[in-house]
Amino acid sequence: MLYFIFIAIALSKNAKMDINLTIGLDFSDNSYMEFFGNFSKHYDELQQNGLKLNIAQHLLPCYSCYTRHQFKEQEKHCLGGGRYCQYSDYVSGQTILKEFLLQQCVLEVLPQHYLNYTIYFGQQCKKSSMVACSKNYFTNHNISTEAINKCIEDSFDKSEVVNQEIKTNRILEQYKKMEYNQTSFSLYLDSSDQTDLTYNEFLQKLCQKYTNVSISFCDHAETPVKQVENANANANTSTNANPLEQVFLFIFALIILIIAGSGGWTLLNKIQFGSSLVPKSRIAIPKLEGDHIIQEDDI
Ligand SMILES: *[C@@H]1O[C@H](CO)[C@@H](O)[C@H](O)[C@H]1NC(C)=O
Ligand SMILES: *[C@@H]1O[C@H](CO)[C@@H](O)[C@H](O)[C@H]1NC(C)=O
Ligand SMILES: *[C@@H]1O[C@H](CO)[C@@H](O)[C@H](O)[C@H]1NC(C)=O
Ligand SMILES: *[C@@H]1O[C@H](CO)[C@@H](O)[C@H](O)[C@H]1NC(C)=O
Ligand SMILES: *[C@@H]1O[C@H](CO)[C@@H](O)[C@H](O)[C@H]1NC(C)=O
Ligand SMILES: CC(=O)N[C@H]1CO[C@H](CO)[C@@H](O)[C@@H]1O
Repeated sequence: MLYFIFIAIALSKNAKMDINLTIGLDFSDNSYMEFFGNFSKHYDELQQNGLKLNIAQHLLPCYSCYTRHQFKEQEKHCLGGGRYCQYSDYVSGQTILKEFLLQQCVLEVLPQHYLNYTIYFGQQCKKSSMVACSKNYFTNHNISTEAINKCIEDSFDKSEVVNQEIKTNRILEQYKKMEYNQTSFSLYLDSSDQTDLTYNEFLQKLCQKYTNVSISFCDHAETPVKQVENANANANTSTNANPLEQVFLFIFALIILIIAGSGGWTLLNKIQFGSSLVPKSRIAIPKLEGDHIIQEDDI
């Protein structure tokens, strides 16, 4: 079975790479900055070649908000009437949550500015003048915030006729579902934890994923890992010389491709891999798959 899937994957590889980099963040922690600083030199090219950067922000719970008012009243440190909360000594939780929305919208609308902006924010803005400090960045870099503001506005559920502070919000809802509860930075490449790698080790891992795409800073000499994979592939093809079998394999791969092409790939993935593909990490990717916003991105 694995072999069929291997063929299907190999045949469909000419398409753009599909690589997820998921970063978990906590507002009170700045340890992401070194990674972001290094990564900002490489992100643009990777992003243009199919890297998808996902952010998970650590949200705080309000245990009593539901029992007290079913999320129907404003809470100073929360949005969604207490569904999503944050806390700091010097600004309100609401201000922090709105900053999360801004950052997520920068990532969605102007991805080329995301890393530079969040580095600037971490260095300059985590104090009482947060909102003004943030605005300065866009003014000084002559970046129009129109699309960002629209994205923030649209992230609140428009069908609810209540104050904005009480509305559910798709971005914060997504963070909540990701259940990132750690208090410092972490890094997942296609849901495997890479937080403890040095930057160069990480870059090497990432480059290995771009098997057929040329990335300027990736060394495209074959790595030992790739050589082993190639050797396995060669072994497989030479032991399957039976012509009938090859015809069968070809048809099978074709069927898989057709299914994949018609958008059924995710479904097939779920059926065939079932439990084995469900990552154990807390920011598990399948949680995102249940989210129809992300699924739309896939099509
Ligand atoms: C990789 O690219 C080469 C040259 O463009 C092509 O011949 C080969 O089929 C590609 N391999 C995969 C797995 O897509
Ligand atoms: C981000 O910052 C780097 C280094 O300061 C700079 O070279 C690059 O042009 C900046 N990118 C954008 C999109 O402003
Ligand atoms: C800022 O951007 C606007 C529109 O993109 C442009 O017309 C203007 O010249 C820019 N100003 C500076 C100082 O770069
Ligand atoms: C993360 O925190 C939320 C809220 O405190 C809690 O409901 C959830 O079970 C936690 N998830 C994990 C995996 O610990
Ligand atoms: C990347 O994430 C998307 C959405 O979460 C998912 O559909 C896709 O399969 C993931 N890709 C990989 C290579 O894990
Ligand atoms: C590989 C690489 O670029 N590493 C750099 C990451 O950032 C730190 C701090 O800015 C530098 O000291 C490293 O050289």
